[in-house]
Amino acid sequence: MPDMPAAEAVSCRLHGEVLLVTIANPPVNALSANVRRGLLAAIDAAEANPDVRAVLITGAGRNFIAGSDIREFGQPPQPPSLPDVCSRIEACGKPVAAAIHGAALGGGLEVALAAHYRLAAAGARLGLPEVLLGLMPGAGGTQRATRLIGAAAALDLMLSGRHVDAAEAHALGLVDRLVDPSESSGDIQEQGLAYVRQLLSAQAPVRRTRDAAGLADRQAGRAAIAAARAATGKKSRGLFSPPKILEAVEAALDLPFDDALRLERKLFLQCMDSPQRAGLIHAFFAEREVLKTPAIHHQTRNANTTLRAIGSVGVVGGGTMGAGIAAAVLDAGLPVTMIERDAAALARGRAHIETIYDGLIAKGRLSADGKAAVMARFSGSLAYDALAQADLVIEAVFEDMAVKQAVFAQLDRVCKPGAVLATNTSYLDIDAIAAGVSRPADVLGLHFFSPANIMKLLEIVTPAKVAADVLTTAFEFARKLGKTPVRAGVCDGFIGNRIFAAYRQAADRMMEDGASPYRIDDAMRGFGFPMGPFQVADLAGGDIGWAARKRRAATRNLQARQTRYVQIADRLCERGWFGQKTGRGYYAYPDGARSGAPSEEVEAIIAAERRRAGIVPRSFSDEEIVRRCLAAMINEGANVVHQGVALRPLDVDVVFLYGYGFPRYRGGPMKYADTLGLPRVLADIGEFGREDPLFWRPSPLLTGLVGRGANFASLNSRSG
Ligand code: 3H9
Repeated sequence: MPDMPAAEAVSCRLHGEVLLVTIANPPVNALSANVRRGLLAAIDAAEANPDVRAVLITGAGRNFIAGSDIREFGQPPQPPSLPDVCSRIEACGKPVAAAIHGAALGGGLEVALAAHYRLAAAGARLGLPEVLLGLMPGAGGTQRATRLIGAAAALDLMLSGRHVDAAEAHALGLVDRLVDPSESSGDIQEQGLAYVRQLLSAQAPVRRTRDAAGLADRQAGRAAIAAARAATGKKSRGLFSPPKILEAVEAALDLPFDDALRLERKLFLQCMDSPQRAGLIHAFFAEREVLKTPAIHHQTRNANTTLRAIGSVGVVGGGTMGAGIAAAVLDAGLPVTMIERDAAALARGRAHIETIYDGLIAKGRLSADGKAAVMARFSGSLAYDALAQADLVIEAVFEDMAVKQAVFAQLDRVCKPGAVLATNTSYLDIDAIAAGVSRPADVLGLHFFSPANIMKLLEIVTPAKVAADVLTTAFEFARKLGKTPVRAGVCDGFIGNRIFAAYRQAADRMMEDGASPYRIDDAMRGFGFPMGPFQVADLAGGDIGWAARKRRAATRNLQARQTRYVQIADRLCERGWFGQKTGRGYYAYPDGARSGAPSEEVEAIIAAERRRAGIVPRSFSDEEIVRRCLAAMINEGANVVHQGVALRPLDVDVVFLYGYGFPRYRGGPMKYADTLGLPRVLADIGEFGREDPLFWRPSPLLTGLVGRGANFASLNSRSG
């Protein structure tokens, strides 16, 4: 069989009368410029060759095509464009089929939709997830999907970004045929060739998706658009691309195909130019980057370190955190032994876990048998000796150094050599905890976020003496739990809580200077956080922060004359107002209400504190509130990177995206800083520092970057 000429990454081979076009562009067959060129050349070659009667497009490796090459975005575009490639495929005068296995996403699905026939293997994942990257389908997807499966189904795919499996794709009409699992040779190319031969023998014509009848019922199409528009307003608050998707689908109803394609292109390029696209694609790469082999200290990579097997886990403490951690571990299929100090506490711990699974049963997401199967992996004990064979123990007891050290002394006594000993502390010095045991190399921090079975973020905190294989094991464990791990160094609050504390201090200062906590929360929600800092404080509970402030009081008093200390939170805590769980905090939660109402009493306390501090209240615009909160976060983020507590700015971003509700479309605080421009952030800090120079001290990293005209992104590529 003669080989046809083709560009690199796309190979063409004639199988009888069928030209097999295979895309091989690892890792995921993204549509880089050479792939686009290769596809175009393949169709031209097929059309020109009288021996070719039909074309089959497939992907080599694990996927069909994962979409456009998103690493090319933001760079000068290289021809041919994907819309041109898709139009060329669709215009081909000989039947073109796509055989889909693995991912056919975004531009990948658009290529398949431009083909005339589609076959999908079990395990295929199809979707138009561009919205998750701040984009919309830009190579005919808004038009072809809508014509093929109707406006309602196409809008659902495009606005949610969800993937559908082969069976659902078939039911929707996205694909014509499923690979019969009983006949499957496991080779998608063989299956595809057999399918195309059947098409040829049935004299199947060229069938263009642009002519499909999915929009025949125009009234239904308009109703679907109206319904999606109403739902999108609520679900996609602040997002740029969903309205553009709606506009493009509307055009599918109102305009001829080619005019609608031109509009789609225009709208796609607007999305491409939006900072949201840059923020979301930064988040996409950052969340993959943090999963990679971590560094133990700044410079050394641990690619060759071995793993310790984790087959069983102990959890010390059955409070909210301990129970949430236990559920996260149980969900990963591992057995858990929980230790509590008395039978009543252990029963409460078990009940906390059961409540989690009962909640899932109530929502129809778990059966009673499913719960029983999970709980069969759970055991409890009052004796530490039950942890003798545990491979990993996670301590989640009260946040107090003496209490934690006592737990670790017990673990040191009973745990087998090589067991990993982890603390879930959110603030305490893990070096000091490690110093108390005979095996400090086995100790590290696993800082879960509440609710621990749901929140994706896991800070893996590395004390000075931790062994490389313990760190690598912790990352592997995080992956097994489905968590997003971020390596953090030891310091007060690690990455997240330390930066969050700076954010809170900026907010507290504004509150004392005249902005109400409700106004501040409102402004930060306007920026895109789901909750403002005072709502978060109420949800988290004021008691832990209060304890930490009391712990730091000794050092604070030494600096008291210079450092401003806002006491409003203490006034609330002194009244026992620890937030939602006590029914009072910055907000009032009458009768166990979950969303709080502003409280005049709190405003009176704040007013009294302003008088005590001799402050004449002034007003703050939403814009200034956001500017100050973000400047504080960014500056502390820079300090955290500067001191090696976070490896790179992107680690800070991932912590804030996954643990603190930072709006994903802004990419995280450090990416947002780059978007603003670091000189502007530094100027803001300088301006705020005129009234409070101790708090607003520019980070040396920020000053240095501005001095050499660089940005945070320039630090993301350095290896850990
Ligand atoms: C689009 O198509 C626009 C068009 O409508 C219009 C055009 C005009 N490009 O996730 P993994 C890398 S927008 C470049 O770990 P998995 C990824 O960074 C696009 N690189 O594997 C990683 O690299 P590294 C619409 C990509 O098996 C490696 O591949 N498409 C791309 O867990 C492995 O990735 C999407 O949004 C890409 N498109 O999951 C799909 N995709 O090893 C995005 C991945 O250096 N991709 N990489 O870290 C995915 O959802 C998942 O990657 C996928 C595989 C499900 C495919």
